[in-house]
Parts: sequence; structure tokens; C-alpha cells
Amino acid sequence: MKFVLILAAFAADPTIAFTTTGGILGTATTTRASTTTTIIPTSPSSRGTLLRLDAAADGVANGTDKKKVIVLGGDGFCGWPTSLYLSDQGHDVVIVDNLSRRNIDTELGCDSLTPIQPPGVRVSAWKEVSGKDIKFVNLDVAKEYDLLVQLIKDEKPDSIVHFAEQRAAPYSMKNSKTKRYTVDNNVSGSNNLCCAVIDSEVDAHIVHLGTMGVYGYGTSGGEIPEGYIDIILPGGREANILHPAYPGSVYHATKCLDALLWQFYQKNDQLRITDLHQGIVWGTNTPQTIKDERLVNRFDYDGDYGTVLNRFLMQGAMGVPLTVYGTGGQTRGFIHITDTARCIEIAINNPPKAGERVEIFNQIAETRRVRDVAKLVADQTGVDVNLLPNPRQEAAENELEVSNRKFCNLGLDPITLDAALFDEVTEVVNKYKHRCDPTKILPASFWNKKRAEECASLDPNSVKIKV
Ligand code: NAD
Ligand code: USQ
Repeated sequence: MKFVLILAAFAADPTIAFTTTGGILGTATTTRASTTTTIIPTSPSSRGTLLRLDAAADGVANGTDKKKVIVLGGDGFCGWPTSLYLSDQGHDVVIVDNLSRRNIDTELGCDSLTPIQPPGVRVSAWKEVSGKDIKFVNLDVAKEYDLLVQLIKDEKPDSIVHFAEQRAAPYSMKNSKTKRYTVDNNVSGSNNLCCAVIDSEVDAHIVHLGTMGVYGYGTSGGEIPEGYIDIILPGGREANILHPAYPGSVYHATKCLDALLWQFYQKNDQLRITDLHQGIVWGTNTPQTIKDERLVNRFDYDGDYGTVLNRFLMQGAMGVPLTVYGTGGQTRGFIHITDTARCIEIAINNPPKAGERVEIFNQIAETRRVRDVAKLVADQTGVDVNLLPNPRQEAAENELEVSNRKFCNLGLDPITLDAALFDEVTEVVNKYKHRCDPTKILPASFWNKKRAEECASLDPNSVKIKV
């Protein structure tokens, strides 16, 4: 399957050109090939970027078997659009979620900028729009072990996609309660999943969402390989081992612990496991979630759960100076939400064989430095860039070079940061800006006492939105 990016105004604008293998599209850097048939606007009224989707390329439409897929954490930011995408591709999807993310919103006194509907409304809207069923099961993967085993026995999934973790680094560093919750929830959930696959005697392929943060950022001394690194042991013996873990938060540490669990259960029980080391996801809607307002994806903008590019796009649209931490010298990997869903399907379609070591992919499109991302947004929106004291204990500057060859070799043609695609997010923000609580925009979690003291002057009430 191929997606292609086009600008709605291309016919009228001679400065905008297509490329087939990547390069410059108009004045914005982007990559997409262009053999598509169907056009799906990112919003019914969009005059900006369109995402085109050729339904006849991979997945079931391309002759791949229809799969039964359980999506753990399928109510979340990545899980919901992935569930719809897999369903749209003809797979049979069961969502499992304990709605803990929605409860954390209540705990933090904030909410998704977009008005996400309850799971029941979401799945019936999808049925109405697509004619396809998605089952929703409210279950705690970390605590309700027997129900999890029974569900796997009943559904006999081919694949289980595991998104069901506490995923915010800042929330995981808030206090000892959130640190302990993050470890308990994430590590127990992953361990339960392995045990449940073994106990149910269903040969399901586990596809886990890991993070680029397991590697540390730029600690390899060169390009970060996909999961495994060649080393020379004392005595000169060559080996290829899991890349050393170097987490930067309690959350990232849980992903390192997960990686060890995957390695152990693969070795001991021949489980088939794929670990996807994903970068920061940006964007909001996908060609599926845009089909009906009741399907809208969640949009986190607050200091704990909002991730950097979506936060900057939201701030830009609301006339709020961009919240760059420190010098903005951190380099990170990025991927668009539409590609998250695509990568999951590619992983599902390419499981390791029984007995093969854990398959690891780096799920990113590109790397960018935070201050460069801020400049891109500031240039487009005219807002100022604010350099704030850094609430995090992290390197002020880092280089990052990452291999993503495995996904590209399997047909991913990744979407890269593109000012035209920013319009989709800006449109969403403008539509729902009345739902924003500006007091939630500044950082609210600090990595240690020193960082908290350095940030003491930040006043949440000082942030004003331009109406
Ligand atoms: P999210 O918080 O929006 O979604 C996670 C979902 O899992 C939520 O709906 C939550 O209710 C559910 N959940 C959590 N613990 C659970 C449990 N014990 N039982 C059942 N359900 C549970 O997060 P997201 O942004 O969709 O991220 C999904 C996964 O992708 C995470 O594992 C995260 O580490 C990984 N990831 C996310 C990003 C990103 O930028 N968002 C980047 C890289 C990796
Ligand atoms: N940052 C700012 N200003 C902000 C927000 C963040 O300068 O307003 C900086 C941070 O200091 C950090 C970088 O931007 O250096 C990225 O922060 P982030 O919150 O966007 O991303 P992170 O905390 O790393 O976590 C997110 C997801 C997590 C996922 C991870 C992928 O929440 O689930 O695992 O991205 S990665 O970063 O590749 O490890």
C-alpha cells in the first residue's frame, strides 16, 4: 500500500511539485510515493493537505490473511487509530483497555483537547461508518490475569498488539506514587501478557510498543542499530547483543525491563515477539478517525502527557510562546500517527518464526532537534520561542542517528515533518481551543529536586491564549 501527500491547491500552485521517492514537495520537506487511487481528506472541509490511501496495497486487500488481533490499550492515542486502521484493512479487532488513561486525566484535572467519546460510542460509530465490528473489553492487563488468559483462549488471536502501558515520562517522574504505579503497571502488564500467552496455549505473536528511549539518545557512538549491536568482548570474541539500555526516566526504564522480559520469554518458551522502538508520535487524525467526529483521536497538550511537536503546534495555533526546555538541543526521533498504524500492520504481517530471537524495529521516520522543530512551528505561526528552565534531567545537546531500514525494506515510505501536514493539527486545535485549560500548558513534573528548584519561577497562571 502507498500513501501519498498532496496539497489541495497543487493544481493552482506551480511552486508545488510531486516527487516519487522523496525530497522536496513545494517549500516543505516531505516524502511520499504516488501510485494511489482513493482520496481521503484529513477533514471534510480541509483545503490543506490531503492524505491519499490506496486500499489495495497491503493487509487483507493484498492477499495477506485476515488476522484476529487483540489490541491492548486500544482506547489510547496510538491504539485507537491503529485499531480502526487494522479493522479498515479487514482484520478482526478486539480492543482491551481499562480506561486508566482517562482516569489519569481526571486525576490531573485536564482532558484531551479533542472531545473523545466513551468506548461504546466509538465502536458503534465505527460500525455505522464502516459496517465493521470492533469488540471492546474493559480489562486491566496488569491486574486481571485470569480474565486475560480466558480472553486469549476465547478469541484465539493471531497477534496481540501491546500498547497498554503508562506512557508519559513526566508523569512517571512526578512523585513516588506515579513512579511506583508506572513500574507496577507496565512491567506487570508485560509479564502477565507473556504468561497468559503461555497458559492459554495460543500461539499468538506479541507486538509491543517500545521506545527509542531504551537506547539513550546518541550513546551508540554512531548510528543506532535496530535492537542489537555488534560488540567485541574482552579476549576479542565477537558478539551481537541487545543494545545497552540507558533510560532517561522511570517510564523509559520500564521499556528496558520489558525488553529483558521479551528476551527471556522468547528464549524460554519460544514466544514470537516483535518489539517496536517508536519515536515521538505526532499528528491527530488518520483517514479512519476523520470519518466521523465521534471517532476523533485524543490530543494531549498538557505538560505531562503532551508530546513536544503536538504541544508546539497547539501552542502555535493558540498564540502561546513555544515551551522549549533548556537550549532545545535534544535530538529525538519522530513518526506521524498514520505511520504508527501502518508499521503495526507491517509488524503483524511479518512475525518472527518460533525459536527466532525477538524481532526489533526502530519505528521512526526521522530525527530532529527540538529547537529546529520549534523554529519550524514559530515560522509558520508567528509565535515566539520561549527557552524555559529544563524540568528534565537530560543532556542539554545530543546527536541522534538511527537506522529505520527494516520498516523501509518492508515497504514503509514514512511521512516526514511537513509544514503542510501541520495544518491538520492546527485545524483540530482551532476547532477545540475552547476546551484548552492554559494553566495545564507549563511543565508540571520535575526529574529531581534541583530541576524543581530551577523551575520554581514558572507560573502556570501566566500562560494566556490568544482568542
Ligand atoms: P495512551 O496513554 O494514550 O494509551 C495507552 C492506553 O493503554 C490507554 O488507553 C490506557 O487506558 C491503556 N492502559 C494502560 N495500562 C493499562 C492496563 N494495565 N490495562 C489495560 N489498559 C491499560 O498512550 P499512547 O500514546 O497511545 O502510547 C501507546 C504505547 O505506545 C505506549 O506503550 C507507549 O509507550 C508507546 N509509545 C508512544 C509514543 C507516543 O509518542 N505517544 C511514542 C513511542 C512509544
Ligand atoms: N520538550 C520541550 N518542550 C516541551 C515538551 C518537551 O522542549 O514542551 C523536550 C523534552 O525536554 C525532550 C523532548 O522534547 O527532550 C521530547 O519530549 P516529549 O515529551 O515529546 O517525549 P518523551 O518524554 O521522550 O516521550 C514521548 C512519549 C513516550 C515515547 C517517547 C519516544 O510520551 O511514550 O516513548 O516519546 S522517545 O522520545 O523516542 O523515547
